[in-house]
This record gives sequence, C-alpha cells and structure tokens, in this order.
Amino acid sequence: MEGFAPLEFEERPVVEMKARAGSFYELMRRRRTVRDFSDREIPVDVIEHALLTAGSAPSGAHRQPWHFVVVTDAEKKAAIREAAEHEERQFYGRRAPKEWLEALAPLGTDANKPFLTTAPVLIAVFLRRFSFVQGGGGRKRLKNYYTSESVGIATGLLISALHNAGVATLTHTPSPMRFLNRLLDRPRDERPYVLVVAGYPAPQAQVPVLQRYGLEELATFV
Ligand code: IYR
Repeated sequence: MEGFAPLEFEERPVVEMKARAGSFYELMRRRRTVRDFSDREIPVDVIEHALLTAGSAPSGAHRQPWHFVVVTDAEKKAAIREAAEHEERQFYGRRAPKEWLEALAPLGTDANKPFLTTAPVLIAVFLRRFSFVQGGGGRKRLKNYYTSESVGIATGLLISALHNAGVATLTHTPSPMRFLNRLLDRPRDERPYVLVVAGYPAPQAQVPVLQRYGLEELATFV
C-alpha cells in the first residue's frame, strides 16, 4: 500500500440501482451446489477472471491471505480423490457423530467423491497465516489478520464469479485436508481452506430440494 488516490466510484440513478440489485439476486438465487459434474472442459480464461475477482476481496490489513491452486491434471486429480475418499471413509464410517450424519442424510452424500476426477477443474484454496517481506537483511515474517473472514469472502466471490460465467461449483471440505499441502506442494504454514470443484453440471444432475430463508427470517431491520 502506497499513499492515497481518488476513489473511482460510479453513482447510479436509483432506478438503475434497484434494477441491478434485483437482477443480481435473480442471477445468484439460481446458484446451486452441484455434486454431479460433466467432464467437459471450461475455458481457462474464465477461471483466470474468476480468480482475479476472488483476489479483489477485502482482507485484513490488505494482507491478501489466500493462495489458489488450480488443478486440471488428471493424475493430480486422481491423487486428490484417493486421499479425500480415504479421509471420508473414516468420517462416514466412524469419526462423524450420529447427529452430523443425520444432518447430511438429506444431501445424499457419502464417502465416494467421483466429482474429484470427473470435474475439469479443482481449485484448492489455501489460507496464508503469514506474509513474507524482504527487509532488515532478510526475509521477514508478518502475521496476517482476519484470515478466515478474508478467505471466506474471497471464496464467496470466486463461486459467484464462476456462477455468473455459467460454471457450476461445489465447495468441498474433505476433513481433514492437510493432504492437499503434500499433493500440491504448498508450505506447512498455509492451511487448506476449501476445495472448489468447478465445471459444467452433468446433463441429468439433480440437486436436493431446499428452501432458503426469506428476508423476514434472515435479517432484522432496527
Ligand atoms: N466432508 C464430507 C461431509 C460433509 C459435511 C458437510 I457440514 C456438508 O455440508 C457436506 C458433506 C463430505 O464431503 O462428504
């Protein structure tokens, strides 16, 4: 960060504000988490623009505490699938408490994660707890701030940008997912945050029927 510059802000007529707010909602309410993907490729520049959008997220002290690894290589995807399914078998088989399994039952999920090899793109989102700068005769380690809030917002922008471009996503969190550091060659001080699976939905993809909160339930105006 260096100094200050005038804000570039475009004020819109109220009619336009309202129209844009409404049409953005119409777009976003059609986003669904997809678990059944086609193997068709998606253009790399769509992914690149979505990543740049994610990187526009606000972050604590502007430390940008994120790193995205885009995986398209079939062997890498297979290795991720194998490691994720290994963890998920433990999760579904013995680690998960009954209450958690009951909460997941309506989603129809289990330890099999075919989408990890079918979908054309996996984006592993890493949270960086530290930044490194040159200074004082060496590499200095600075603490990052509000990292989970910042990376959460960036991930929200990422899935919104992909949805806007016509790409379906799944925010997948195999747990634990430390194996991603090893498989994707990321340093130990980066924490795998979420795996975003991206691609076209399979032609016959189904999604759970769900209700979203209306305004009266999701917000209070005081
Ligand atoms: N990580 C597991 C379990 C899982 C947990 C939650 I909370 C979900 O919303 C969905 C799945 C899996 O991916 O199957």
